Amino acid sequence: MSLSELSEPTIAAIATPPGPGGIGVIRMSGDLSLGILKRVFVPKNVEKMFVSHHLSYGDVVDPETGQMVDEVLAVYMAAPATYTREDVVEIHCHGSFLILQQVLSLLISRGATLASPGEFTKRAFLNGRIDLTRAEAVMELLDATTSAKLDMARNQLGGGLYDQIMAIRQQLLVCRGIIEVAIDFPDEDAEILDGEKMIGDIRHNVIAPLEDLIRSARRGQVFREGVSVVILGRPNVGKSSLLNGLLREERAIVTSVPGTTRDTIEEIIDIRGLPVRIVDTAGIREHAGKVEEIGINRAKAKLAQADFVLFLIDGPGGISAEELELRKLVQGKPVLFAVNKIDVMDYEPADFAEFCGKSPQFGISAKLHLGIEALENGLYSLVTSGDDWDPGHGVVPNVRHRLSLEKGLEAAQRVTLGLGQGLSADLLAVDLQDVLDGLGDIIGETTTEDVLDVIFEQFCLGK
Ligand SMILES: Nc1nc2c(ncn2[C@@H]2O[C@H](COP(=O)(O)OP(=O)(O)OP(=O)(O)O)[C@@H](O)[C@H]2O)c(=O)[nH]1
Ligand SMILES: [Mg+2]
Repeated sequence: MSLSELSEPTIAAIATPPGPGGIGVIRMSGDLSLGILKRVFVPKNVEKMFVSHHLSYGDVVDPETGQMVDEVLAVYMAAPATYTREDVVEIHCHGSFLILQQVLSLLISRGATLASPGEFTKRAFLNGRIDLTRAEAVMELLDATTSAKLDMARNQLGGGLYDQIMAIRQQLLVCRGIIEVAIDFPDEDAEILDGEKMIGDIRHNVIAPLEDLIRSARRGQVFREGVSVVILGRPNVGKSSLLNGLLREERAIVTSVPGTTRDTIEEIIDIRGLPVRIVDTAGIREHAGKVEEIGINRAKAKLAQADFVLFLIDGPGGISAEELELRKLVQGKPVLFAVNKIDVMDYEPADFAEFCGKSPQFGISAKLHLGIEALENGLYSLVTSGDDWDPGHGVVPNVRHRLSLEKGLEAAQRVTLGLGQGLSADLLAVDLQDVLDGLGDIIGETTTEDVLDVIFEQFCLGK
């Protein structure tokens, strides 16, 4: 059996996105990396060749045919000071997808294996360079569509969450140490185990920080996942004009003909870091034509899925029977009312107060871009329930983390309860271990293989 069969395969992938670019990078990781590079790369400067962490200039050449494939910069990085902690090679080619494919094929023909999505980062995790929260942060960093998401990902990648988990864990390990001694010396456990003190320590150093993290995760969820808002209203009230206004571009067709929008149009906007999917719909009315009818049904389906409703009213037209009908459709959803076309009327909020009830009301002109920012602020307040918490600061656990934190919190509460009731040390140890396991799942220490697979499969190739 050769050495390469014994160790992990050497993996390779194109690390840059498909499509032409100035440069494209191929990444390789594993024991064979340097050997494979030497077979396909001919450096111009032989003296400085393959010094770790130094770029070399040269050609990638097919060793079989002698044909030059591309003029490149190549870097060999010796383990363990690399992304994966294995030997890593990067080849910076011209950013043509064909060239990158040819170079990748060469590497594979010389012994590399095509990497699966997220495999480089998975190796970084498995080899202990980063914990699971940091690995997840890498993915969030790549996917961040708002600056708030980027801030959250950066913080997590910097170890913000990991450090807090480790601090909580430290306290738990101290408690576990004491409990283990109490188990070993059952006759003296009352002296060894100061229940009052331990309850205080756990409340202060475990339960309180867990609760803080859970609260932060709850608040952060809408900033991570975004919300959907459907613009609803009868035909011609200005829904598409409002979509365009929110997007600051002419995305949807606007005409004076009622029934212009036949399908639903969706775009994501960023309101102070909040990703909001705005859905423009066909105006809902009775007696519509066939195509419009399909659009209306789609509008109703989108309404059912939406988190929030932006109910648009034609200001000059006022509240008609159609508005009263439409309002029945939105029952049970958080709604925000906007009275449009205030540029051609004397807008009096009081005229619409009865119809809007307790929900917020805004006067706007989608056409002249009046009141749009106030409307955005209103939407932001509605989604965040008026909480002016800033997702860009502090640690914001994701849903997976939150579920484990909640399990940990429950177990920690059981420990304090048990301590209060003078429960035996070995039973306390079981609950304490549950808290530790919950935290272990977050940082990847006790996470099961299938959960890990789910996490890393979401990565893109070459990462
Ligand atoms: N004066 C004025 N006219 C507006 C305003 N907003 C929209 N309009 C006009 O109202 C008409 C309908 O606008 P749209 O944005 O197409 O309305 P819609 O609700 O998408 O209509 P459908 O797709 O047919 O349901 C167009 O002639 C717009 O120029 C506004 O704020 N003020
Ligand atoms: Mg429209």
